[in-house]
Amino acid sequence: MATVVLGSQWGDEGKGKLVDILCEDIEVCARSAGGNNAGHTIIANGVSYDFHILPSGLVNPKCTNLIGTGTVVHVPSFFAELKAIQDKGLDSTDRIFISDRAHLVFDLHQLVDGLEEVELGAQNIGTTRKGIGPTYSTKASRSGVRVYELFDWPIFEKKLRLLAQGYKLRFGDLLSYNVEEELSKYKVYYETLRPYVVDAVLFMDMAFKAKKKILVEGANALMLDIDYGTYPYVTSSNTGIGGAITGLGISPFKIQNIIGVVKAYTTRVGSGPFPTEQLNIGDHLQSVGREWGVTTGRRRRCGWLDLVILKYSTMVNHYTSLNVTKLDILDGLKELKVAVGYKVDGEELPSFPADLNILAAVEPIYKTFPGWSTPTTGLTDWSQLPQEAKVYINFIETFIGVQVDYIGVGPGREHMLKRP
Ligand code: 2SA
Ligand code: GDP
Ligand code: MG
Repeated sequence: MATVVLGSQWGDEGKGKLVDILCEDIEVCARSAGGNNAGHTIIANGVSYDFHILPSGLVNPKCTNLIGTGTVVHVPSFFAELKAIQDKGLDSTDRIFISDRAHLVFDLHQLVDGLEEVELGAQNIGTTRKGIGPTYSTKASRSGVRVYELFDWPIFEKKLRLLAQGYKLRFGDLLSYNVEEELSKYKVYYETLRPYVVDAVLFMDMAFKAKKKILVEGANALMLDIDYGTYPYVTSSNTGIGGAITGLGISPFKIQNIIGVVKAYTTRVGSGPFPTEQLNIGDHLQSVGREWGVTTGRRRRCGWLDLVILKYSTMVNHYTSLNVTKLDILDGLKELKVAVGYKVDGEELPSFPADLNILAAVEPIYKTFPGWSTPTTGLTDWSQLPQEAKVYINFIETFIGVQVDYIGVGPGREHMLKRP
């Protein structure tokens, strides 16, 4: 049976840290969707690692890792990331594999990502420009290139040239791309990528049959899901539980736990509506919480915890337990606010709306809680938490109806309280 870790808000909740902690006891860690747009920071044994396309399970030397079928892979970045962790002393030999059915992200897609953003002008999505949208677009329009196709060079070459021609027609001289250069890089990857490529359906089936402990690492988060997020201000994959299932080709019956990771406040990086976004307190959370994008270095927008979102996210993902992270960032605030509903024209909405015009007009209904003045970092047990912090956590739990099993009180592995 597998455990799935998912982001419940707009990403950067601290999924990587939880995955790393759980991986102490996990044999297979698999990424099911997204690409190197993701950024997961893990601080372990005094070393800070940033993972993008690589699964966070690599930090644990006993854990084998899979980049699954639902992902999109930029091969140069994959090798660069492997080298970066190797330079920090992590050996990945025979512990990292890529699905032969995953799609390749070309430099071409990354250039197109940038051009599409420019085309959108003020309405741009605020993408990471890692080529994620264009790659999932070519996947959906059936002109994409899957990993295994690299090993049939004539087909690979023909498909990449066709893709380049199509984009050239669309963007003309705005697209400055040299297909020969990209093809020559892939002539090298033709050899070097091969040892990493597996039939991921068979790989997962064998892992389940061998009763291995399996963890699925979600990337991004439900509010960035292509179907359930704040479309079009989303990423281009299913980042919720649906993506975990289709992205790895596993049955829902093989999933035992779905852990939702919830930041104790809310952040968003990129454009799009954000009802509980704050200015002054947002700046405080941004600087104390060091809210900078791990992939692009962009400043993350910050605001109060939004339980309307968490409730909606729970409806879709059916969390069996929650990990509230970055509780320590709230230390010292006099009072805390939590959105418990949305009002439009004096009427409370029944749930999170699909219509972004309605979302832009909502007025959050806040419940206010007293803050706590003593630091929570360094605490090792639930019983040591200030009473006000316990009230805050208990309220989340009761409002959502899902138990908070883990509470993050600092960035390190050791900064995680387990609820009794
Ligand atoms: P894309 O590049 O097509 O997936 O962008 C579409 C939207 O998805 C958002 N997005 C993210 N949001 C939070 N964190 C992400 N990873 C990095 C991090 C982000 C960074 O961990 O900090 O470094 O900027 C991530 N990746 C994509 C993106 O902001 C768009 O709103
Ligand atoms: P992810 O994308 O969900 O894996 O999250 P990121 O790694 O992008 O962002 C979370 C950031 O918060 C990282 O820098 C983590 O090291 C840090 N972090 C995670 N949990 C905690 C916590 O409980 N307290 C503090 N202070 N930092 C945390
Ligand atoms: Mg992140």
